[in-house]
Amino acid sequence: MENKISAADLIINPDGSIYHLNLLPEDLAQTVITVGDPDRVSEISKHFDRIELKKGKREFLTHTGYLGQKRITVISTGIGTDNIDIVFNELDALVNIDFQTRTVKKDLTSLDIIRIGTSGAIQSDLPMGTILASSYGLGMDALMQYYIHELSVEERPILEAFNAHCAHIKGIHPYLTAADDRLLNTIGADMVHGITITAPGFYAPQGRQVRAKNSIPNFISLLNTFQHGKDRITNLEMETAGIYALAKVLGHKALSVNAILASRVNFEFSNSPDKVVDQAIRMVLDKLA
Ligand code: R1P
Repeated sequence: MENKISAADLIINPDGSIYHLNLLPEDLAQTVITVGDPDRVSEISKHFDRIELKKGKREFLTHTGYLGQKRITVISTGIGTDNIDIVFNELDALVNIDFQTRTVKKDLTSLDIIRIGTSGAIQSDLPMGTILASSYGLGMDALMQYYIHELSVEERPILEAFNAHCAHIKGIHPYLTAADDRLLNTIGADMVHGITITAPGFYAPQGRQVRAKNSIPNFISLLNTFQHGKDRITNLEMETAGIYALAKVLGHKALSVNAILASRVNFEFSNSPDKVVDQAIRMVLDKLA
């Protein structure tokens, strides 16, 4: 058969489920919420009117159910864009590859994918408890060096300006992708918007200094002084840029919603992180219902 995807390129388990996520094609809804922490999956599905499925493997826990008439899948990705690579390719395969023939389907499905995650602010006017929708994901990790990923006319000048701003840092190859407009202006309508930096780590890659010495001095001030028109960098986390870029490459729509739990410039951490995350969850589910 033409263009058959090999058993090594796309691994399907003996029961017909996709390799890491352990899901069958029919287990997945067209609206998908991703979270980092597997414990957050039930914090979301507890709001559902009915849960039809609970499955998991490794850090990838999935609940699919209904909020009113709307079928929604919640899945945990674990931490980082290396996991986003796995989750996004496997979510896409579940809807766009025929597992019997191992070929790409003729009619492709575009998923709506919403991340509900936690994040740290790097602008002093963003208080703890802010719920922020990422207008762009700016990746400092290496994921998109392995994919063909083209910039839009709107994205290119922002990335070029950022590269010029960071020209003295050697060896990084940032990438930038916009949020899906429809999701940003519906689900993200009542949220603060800003550019989200996705870091390939939690400590030095986010400017934290504990014991190991950082190679980039004043990293946070470098990031929070970047300005392009009205766009500025507002927050740091570890998945958004990979989510936006892979969603675009694969033809899905994505929005990242960030519960701001820490301020890296005011040196604070929220004293009610669970409440802030719950507010982000409620804001997203209200719009989806
Ligand atoms: C780091 O503690 C983790 O928290 C943030 C980061 O992106 C990273 O995954 O998001 P989640 O709370 O969604 O995992």
